[in-house]
Amino acid sequence: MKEQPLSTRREKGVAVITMDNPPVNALSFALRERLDAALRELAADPAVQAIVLTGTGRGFCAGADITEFGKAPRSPKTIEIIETIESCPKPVLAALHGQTLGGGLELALACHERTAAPGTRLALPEVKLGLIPGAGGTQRLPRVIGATAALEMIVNASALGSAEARDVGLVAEVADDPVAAAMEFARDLAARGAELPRTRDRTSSDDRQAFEAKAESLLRRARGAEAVAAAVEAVRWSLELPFDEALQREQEAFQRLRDGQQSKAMRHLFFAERAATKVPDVDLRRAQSVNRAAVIGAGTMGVGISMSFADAGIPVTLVETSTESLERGLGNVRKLYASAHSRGRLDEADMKSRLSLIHGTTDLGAVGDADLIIEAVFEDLGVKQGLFARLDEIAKPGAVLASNTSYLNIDKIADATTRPDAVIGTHFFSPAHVMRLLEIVRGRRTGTNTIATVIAAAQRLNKQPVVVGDCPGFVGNRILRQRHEQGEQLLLEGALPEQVDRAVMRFGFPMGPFAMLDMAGLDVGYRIRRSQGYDLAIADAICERGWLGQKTGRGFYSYREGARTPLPDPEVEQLIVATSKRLGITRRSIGDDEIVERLLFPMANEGARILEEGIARRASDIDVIYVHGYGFPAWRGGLMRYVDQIGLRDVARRLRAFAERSGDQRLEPAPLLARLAEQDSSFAAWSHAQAESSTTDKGQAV
Ligand code: T1G
Repeated sequence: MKEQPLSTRREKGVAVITMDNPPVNALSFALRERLDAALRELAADPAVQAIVLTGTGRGFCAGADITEFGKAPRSPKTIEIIETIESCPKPVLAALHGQTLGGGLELALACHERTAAPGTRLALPEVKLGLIPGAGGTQRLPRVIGATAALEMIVNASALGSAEARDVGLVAEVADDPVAAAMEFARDLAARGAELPRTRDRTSSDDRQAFEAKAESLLRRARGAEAVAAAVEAVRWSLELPFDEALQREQEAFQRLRDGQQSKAMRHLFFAERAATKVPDVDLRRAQSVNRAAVIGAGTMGVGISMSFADAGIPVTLVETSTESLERGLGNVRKLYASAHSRGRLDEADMKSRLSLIHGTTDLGAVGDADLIIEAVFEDLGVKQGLFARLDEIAKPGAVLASNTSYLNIDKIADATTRPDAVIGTHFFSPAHVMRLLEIVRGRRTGTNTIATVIAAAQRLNKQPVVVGDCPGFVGNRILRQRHEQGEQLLLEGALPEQVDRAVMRFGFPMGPFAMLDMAGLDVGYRIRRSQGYDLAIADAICERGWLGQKTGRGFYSYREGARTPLPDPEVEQLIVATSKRLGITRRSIGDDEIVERLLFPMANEGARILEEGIARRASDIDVIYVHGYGFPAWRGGLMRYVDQIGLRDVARRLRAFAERSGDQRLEPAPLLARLAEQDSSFAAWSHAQAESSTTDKGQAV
């Protein structure tokens, strides 16, 4: 914290207040205190005609200080500072740049006008923390851009750029020097002496039908997130209630959410995402810049990975073995960008510029100038070793050689090269240009600079990096195997795919496990089970009928021609019942609660083994992996936080009961989980203790 997180200067009758509270000008108590005092002092100073509020550093202001939420709120609160601005008899303008978020944008909305530098990003992202804007944003934003647009922006936590903000009237002017523009604007306002334009005096008017239709569609996708429902209700108040009454209700709703479990879980996730990029022996300042990338393999993953680089403005060479497979891959790139364009996600110029960054070739030598080379070829160790041996000869010194393998051993791939320190795993999730998770797999000899380079590259690609150790399935897929096995067990014992999926979706996942398997293709898992030497009677039987999921129109479910809606399949039910009978299992009715426990507790149990083996550094890394890679509902904080909240004693007791009933000893609580249950402790406490004493020589794989 800086001694002076704020400064003021005066120029020809206009005072400029500059917030300076690195790294993001969060509205900490110290900053709020000084900001309120400065506003009061300048409002009372006869030599000051107008005030401009701005911020220095990366952005104007990233909103409330999230680290203060767990503590008793201290005045002046942001809403009180806003009151000081609105009651000021002089013009107060905001000069914006960079990240202008949450309470930062709410401060700006209370000002009489706003200017912005190019590249400013304005958003009210509170729902990502399980909150709603708590300083008038749900009432002022609709008064500026309309209730429906405001609702969409708040619920989707979407950002407006400078030009868009000007077009919708959120800023008056986009200027390279927004402070100078604001000062001029302020002088004009002061000189006119007219009544100051207060946002609260405007009306939030909108086509009510359009608003309710938007509200309904946003609520449908909420899947249990309380903040979404609260945001819809709050913005609706802007259409129905007097300003002050609506403000009071917004404050009550904000406080209820702030003190509720969902927001605590999402704030846990916010800090977990940032902790995941921190590896004690890796110094991010030693990251090499990735100015050119290369991707080998233009299949689904290679195409998605290439697009991720192009989306980040990084030129990428996409290599295939034949012209036709290359053309097929480039065709898919064009199709995906055209679809984003037709959905309005991308304008024509942007689409063309991203396409121009992807250069296709069948010449492997073309990767010689790449800083980061990622292979996404067939999942066969021999194939990958052969390719890495060739890359070792072609790649320039210092290039990073990465494999997108989803479960093969990185060390064995590195053995094929003379530069094992440059070899690393970069496990993207399909579709790779959409899914944010990136498991960065550290081999035993992977260099720390290589890891730093890939973490930094992941951040440039707007991915969520998590550094994990090397084992079959790494972290996410190794845990997922538990869900596959327990899902199969539930079918054998009496459940059906549609019941399991319904229970899991009611828990908050966007899709159930069996529909997910049908979408990914059942042959993927079939091949992995064969290579890892285990079987799943029902899944194997379905596969062996050639029913591979959506791509064949049939899997655990059946699908109408060209449709993706899973339909219960009577023949699958017959196959399940017959398999239970063949295995001598008497089917029974199984409740939704048991279904969820039978899937999630063994997964968390595997997470405990992963922590104990040092494959994941902290429990919250597993939370980040499951939220960003597997659809675990963010408002529950993640897999390990979820079982911490239930209490490990109860979880251990249930696991013992599952093990006893099924005879499957692997369901017995893992040693770490049993120990923590015994101590009435938690994975979070264990991770904290580990971090306190952590040295890299503790056999940590990451
Ligand atoms: N409070 C406290 N610390 C914050 C913070 C915040 N709002 N935002 C970031 N940090 C820390 C972060 O933990 C990290 O710390 C460092 O700053 C750099 O962040 C009243 C109630 C602004 C887009 O939700 O989205 O206002 O790890 O690594 O990638 O209605 O930070 O270095 O120790 O993310 O460049 C609403 C949250 C709050 C914005 C920058 N605001 N922050 O991203 O850096 S609620 C938000 C972000 C609110 C009002 C309500 C991002 C960023 P460390 P970083 P970045």
